[in-house]
Amino acid sequence: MNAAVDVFKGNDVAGKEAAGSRLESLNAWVAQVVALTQPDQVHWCDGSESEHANLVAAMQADGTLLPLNRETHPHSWLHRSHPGDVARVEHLTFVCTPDRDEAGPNNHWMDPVAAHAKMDALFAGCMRGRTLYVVPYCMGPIDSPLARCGVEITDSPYVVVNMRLMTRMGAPALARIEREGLDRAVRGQAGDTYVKGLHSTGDLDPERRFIMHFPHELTIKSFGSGYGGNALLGKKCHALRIASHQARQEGWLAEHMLIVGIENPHGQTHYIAAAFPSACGKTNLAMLIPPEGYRQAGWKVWTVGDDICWMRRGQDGRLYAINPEAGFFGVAPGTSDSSNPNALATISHHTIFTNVAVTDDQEPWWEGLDGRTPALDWQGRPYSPEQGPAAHPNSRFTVSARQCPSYSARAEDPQGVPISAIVFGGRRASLVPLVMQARDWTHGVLMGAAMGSETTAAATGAVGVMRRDPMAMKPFCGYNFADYFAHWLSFDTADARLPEVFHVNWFRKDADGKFLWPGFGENLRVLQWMLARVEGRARATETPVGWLPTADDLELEGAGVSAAAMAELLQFDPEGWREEVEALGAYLDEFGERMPPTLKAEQQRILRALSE
Ligand code: SAT
Ligand code: MN
Repeated sequence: MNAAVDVFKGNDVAGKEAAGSRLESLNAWVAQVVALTQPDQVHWCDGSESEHANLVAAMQADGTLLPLNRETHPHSWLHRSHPGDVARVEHLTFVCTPDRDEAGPNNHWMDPVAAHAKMDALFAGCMRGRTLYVVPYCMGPIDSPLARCGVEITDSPYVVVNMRLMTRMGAPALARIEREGLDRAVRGQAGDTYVKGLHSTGDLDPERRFIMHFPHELTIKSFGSGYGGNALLGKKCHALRIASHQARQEGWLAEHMLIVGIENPHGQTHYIAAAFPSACGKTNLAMLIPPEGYRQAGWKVWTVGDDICWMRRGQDGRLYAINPEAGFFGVAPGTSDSSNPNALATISHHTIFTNVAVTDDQEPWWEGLDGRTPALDWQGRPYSPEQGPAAHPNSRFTVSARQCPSYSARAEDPQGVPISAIVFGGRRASLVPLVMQARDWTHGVLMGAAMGSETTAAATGAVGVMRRDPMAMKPFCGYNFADYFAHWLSFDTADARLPEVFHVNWFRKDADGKFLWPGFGENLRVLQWMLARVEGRARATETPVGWLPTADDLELEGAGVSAAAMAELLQFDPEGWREEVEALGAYLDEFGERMPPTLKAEQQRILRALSE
């Protein structure tokens, strides 16, 4: 161990006495990591304003954070990442379970012993000359029984300031971890309940970059990337991959879903949880602005979360959900006053921008924001269109959810919000109607399992190829999808009052390749029909693939959609569906014997109904 470092009295960035923990097991783990990584300094984060100010000052001094226009964007910063470190790396992301089948064909797998050896070799001495930050955090409201804690050790101050926005980070989280740990000790229970995450940016060499998950050990090891999904370990690594494993064991659900509250003119609010693959407008739906007429009538939309949803059964048999995150890590390009004014208002101050362009007066800029021409691109080069987009297509903003004008007061409710409807969606140019409702829970689970999105011309590879992304969890489910579907099915008990399940497709196109549905705020019309269905007030027509509305069943006044377009949007094509459901059967078969027979039987039932 590096003799110069006393783990519990390390140099303190905040200038206060560094604490260590009352929990011996946590101190022991930190000491072990210090011995391995050999940092120059150790800092336990308390999440305070002064700590934050010191970190920002240090990062401004070394160029990690660049100031933005103080008048238009107070307390906001630009970070330019290494150009080779701009996104999640699914091919370098592993689930390490003792049994390979437990991880399933939906994950990259590595033997845990081999994975630890590989990672520890990378971590050896990697923090020499750096400060090691101990970052305690809580996913979910700090006093919520649904919330879970973790501790991330990182050598990246950028990660620390982002974690402070994205989670409840610092002293209150540490206090909860200690309380839970000491309670367990008193009861004689072994093991810790918090997730241990070890992260180093290393030298950012993509050849030495791995994101490893050890669900049985509640452990994450991430090396060689500073990018959000790879480095902010509370988000995808903890709140989805590790949490999905924990949720299965403990009987709850950790999902890649937004949570939104829809308040009708009578003041009643229903909450909806919705899963969409990336680039299908999750953040926009979570922050939806009702169309003018709806606003006047008194409809309101409340944002609870835009990315992750933890749900569990309440006393009354309903599902209750919390957003485990405290902030938004949103895609900047395309965010504008017309696409998402709430997001734009949210990021008008106290925001960290990563890999966006800047104007000549130091304002952050990205494609789709407005008509201005930026001065510098995301790499800090003078902007020139030949060098590609000004902002990186995956450029991001990090911001506290509290700044969102539509942030729901119930988002901080420790008991969570009751979920009335679960919505699955994808990007499908044809076949899949605007909306359909599952006949029951089993059918709903199959709808989720069938989720897919067509590739667009923007991505490399063939256009219009369907990529399977069940429940939008393909990159995030920490275990075998077959077991995951079985876990979903297990919620269907006699006394459960489960949400209704729907499937939507905002992206259907006409023969000329134009979108048939206007989307954005107009999507509220579809949500309104769903909630009326939940209340048993709206009509629908049964088809083998679910309940469909006719145009008459939807409120369309002022939507500006022609009758012909509506007919196409709500059309049911048995021939096309037969192919679709057959392909789904082949997909389910890829999981072999492990696939729950109930789900296979449901797929077969629909196939038979389509052939009648
Ligand atoms: O890429 S991240 O995982 O950081 C964010 C996202 O995909 O939602
Ligand atoms: Mn996401």
